Amino acid sequence: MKFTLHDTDSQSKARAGTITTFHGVIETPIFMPVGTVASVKGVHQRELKQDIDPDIILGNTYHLFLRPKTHILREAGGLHKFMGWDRNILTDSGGYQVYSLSANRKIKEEGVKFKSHIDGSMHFFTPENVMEIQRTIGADIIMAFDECTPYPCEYTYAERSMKMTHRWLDRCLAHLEKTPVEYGFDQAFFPIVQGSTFKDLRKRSAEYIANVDAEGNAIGGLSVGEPAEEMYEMTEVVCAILPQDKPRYLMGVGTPINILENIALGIDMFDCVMPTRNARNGMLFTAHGTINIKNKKWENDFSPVDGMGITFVDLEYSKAYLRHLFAANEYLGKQIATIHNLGFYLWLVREARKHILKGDFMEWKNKMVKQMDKRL
Ligand code: PRF
Repeated sequence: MKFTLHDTDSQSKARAGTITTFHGVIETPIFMPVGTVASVKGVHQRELKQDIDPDIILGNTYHLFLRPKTHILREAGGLHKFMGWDRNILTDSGGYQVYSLSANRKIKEEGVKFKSHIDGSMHFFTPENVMEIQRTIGADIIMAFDECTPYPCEYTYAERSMKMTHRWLDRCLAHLEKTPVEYGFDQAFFPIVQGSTFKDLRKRSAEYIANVDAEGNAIGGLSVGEPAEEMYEMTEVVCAILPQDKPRYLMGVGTPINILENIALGIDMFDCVMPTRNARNGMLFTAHGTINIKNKKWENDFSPVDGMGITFVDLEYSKAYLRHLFAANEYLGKQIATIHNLGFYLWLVREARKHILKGDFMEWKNKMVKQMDKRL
């Protein structure tokens, strides 16, 4: 993996770069649509490519390990072949899903014992087997096994957890060296900064992670219920320490406003279920605010879904039609809303990149933040 920094904004910490891997070029800042179980929910791979056009999507180790299971992915020749996606993929390690999804999880120094949310079967994740599973899934970027602390979190717990995440990181690194790639292309490995909402812990964690000198670095443990201002403070502290010449990935963030604010603080990569999940509930993100398409006020509004026309669905269908599809509980409603939201998120990060390169990012960002902070 190669990261090239093209431009840094003069009035903020925003950056425009490119990541190059075996599966192609990723222009940053980037938003990665979430494809948890080898599917970006509601979007066909061809639509994803042609209409939304992300350079990279995300998969989840936790889900893929439970279903279809690792051996099926190996037989398929890896996740790219299994799902028919020839661009980049990043897999999260399960260090978050285990805590948020599984029942009866038990975290110990050795690893995490957990119960499947699908069939109740018991499993054990360790830094070692999670590296092996990610080798077999075969994404282009793989993540360290970490513990994501809840919010709020006691200082003593956050410190203990952070130290364990660091020890787990050392185990991930040692095991990766002994575990060859399976499909003939390199996998970049990103460690994860933790430390809850404590500045001194975040600093210590960022120093530890920077010292590893990995190909890219991630920030976890944020967007777990803390006020946005606290998230921004943590991002700022951590970005001041993480190396300039490596991509920075803020995990599980966030709203369009969160994304722009964190780009201004020096983040290059994002992922979040928000555009896809909220679409399925009838919530649309636009440059002028959010829309709840289920609202009765759209019943006879025959204007386009979004006059900006970023994706074809925006101009092809009316708000009244989309509202009707949701009222009738038609699959198509969720599909159209998902294409719209993902198209909007990808447009937003591409515009951010353009404005960083042009030199007027902060002016544009401040205008957009004001504009998007509305309910239509
Ligand atoms: N760790 C991992 N994945 C994550 C997170 C984390 O802390 C978050 C936190 N928002 C989202 N996804 N491994």
